[in-house]
Amino acid sequence: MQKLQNYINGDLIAPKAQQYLDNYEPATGEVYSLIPDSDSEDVQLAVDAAKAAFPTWSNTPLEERMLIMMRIADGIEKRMDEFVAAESKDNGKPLKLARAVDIPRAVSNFRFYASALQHFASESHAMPGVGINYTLRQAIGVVGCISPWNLPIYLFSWKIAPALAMGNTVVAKPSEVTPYTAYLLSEVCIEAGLPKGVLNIVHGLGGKVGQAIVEHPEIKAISFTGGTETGKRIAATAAPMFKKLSLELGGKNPTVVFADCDFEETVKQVVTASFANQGEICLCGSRIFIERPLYDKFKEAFVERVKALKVGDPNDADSNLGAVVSKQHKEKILSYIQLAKEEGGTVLCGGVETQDFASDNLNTRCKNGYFIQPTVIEGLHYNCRTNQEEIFGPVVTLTPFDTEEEVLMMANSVKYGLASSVWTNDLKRAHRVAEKIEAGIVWINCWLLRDLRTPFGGVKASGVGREGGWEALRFFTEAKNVCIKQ
Ligand code: TXE
Repeated sequence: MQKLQNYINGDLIAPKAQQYLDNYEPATGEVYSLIPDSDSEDVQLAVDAAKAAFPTWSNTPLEERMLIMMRIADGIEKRMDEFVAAESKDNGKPLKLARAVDIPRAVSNFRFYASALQHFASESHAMPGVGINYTLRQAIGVVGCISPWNLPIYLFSWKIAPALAMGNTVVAKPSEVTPYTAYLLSEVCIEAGLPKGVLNIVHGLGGKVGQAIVEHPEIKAISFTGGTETGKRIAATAAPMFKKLSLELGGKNPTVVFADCDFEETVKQVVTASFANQGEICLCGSRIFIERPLYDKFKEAFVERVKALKVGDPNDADSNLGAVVSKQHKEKILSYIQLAKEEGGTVLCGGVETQDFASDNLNTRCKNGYFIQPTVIEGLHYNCRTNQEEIFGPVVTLTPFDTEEEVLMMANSVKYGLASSVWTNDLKRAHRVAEKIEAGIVWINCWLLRDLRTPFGGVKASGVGREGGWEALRFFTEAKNVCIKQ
């Protein structure tokens, strides 16, 4: 059985305690590799390496940093097939999704920040006749990057790239549920000639390795994406240590459909917004609000399209949904479908797992995989638990509304505020609703249309801080103002 290794001080090495964890393939429910069950001693090795590398890396000429990061991007692209296969095998998502989204995005993340570092300017403020100020935006030092299992290398690179671009050295931990592409990234970094200790990847459990990173006194900033509850624990540890914190947490995103929308296109896109990556994207729309005159027509068309989605072996080209990420996560999602029924919901389609629905390719290689049909539920109160709590799977609810005020009240009724989409041809209404919806991201007549220059993040329990574009570059620097008297 293959044993993945940590990437510390430029070398691929075993965890000091020589302990390993099983790495499961969600599509088959079988162990297919082992990952290091690292601990604080491995984190200390990584911090020592990152500290030693910091003086040189932070003073490496910008163009040289850019070239190395571009080589990492090229290295991922060159090994595209390996990364695609690993991302799909680790996470359960269809191969075609990993090829279309995850891996190209990881390449883009490195390329975007490799070029951004050369265009990132700081500022100066003249005081005529008195003096001048200039702002230095300096690298912080050793920073920690911790990422989740839903978009493994996509989100891992989304943190590491800006951190490296600004001259920091990194101790990074991917999710223990989906470690493989991070391991491949280690190999690519070695091939690309990234200097020793600049990036260190330590595999292992969140409560052990993740916690050791967050509480390490020499790691000055933490960039985290994951669950809201974990975010709370991280903040409780890091805040008293005055660490910079970027927390991208959960969501319970509203999809608001007005009667004047482009009907066919809206139905098609809202299906994608609901079930992409098995609904395991923090940006997915899980609460669909439809203006009452359109409700029945939308419900019929939406359910028909959802029923046509193919849940299958991630390796099959015609699979629209693959496996959810783990047995535990499958049980969590099924428990919410059961809760929805108890709260008075009506399951319009789906709601069952692999064993209960016929699909040829699920009866052979994947007979023990973690598959759930895309599920649509109506008839629930906007304030019930199913509509308030993050499920993070292929489950959405439909709710009619009569007025803009009512739908905004319902949309904003949750503790989260990450993303939203609004479907209407009324320009003034689009701007009004965008302004009032409590979310860090509002898409109008689209979903997941991304520009890497834009700020990314949520409000309320969806997080603190912003990633993306210059926001990420500023996060990974300290601003120092120098004032000189004339
Ligand atoms: O997140 P976790 P998971 C949400 C979604 C999902 C829930 C749990 O609701 O069901 O989070 O997902 C590490 N100190 N999102 O299990 O547990 C852990 O090892 C430091 C939304 O992925 O938060 C992993 O590497 N680190 C999210 C990472 O944190 C700790 C996307 C995330 O794990 C730690 C994914 C600790 N005490 C899930 N405990 C989004 N916003 O995109 C765990 N970790």
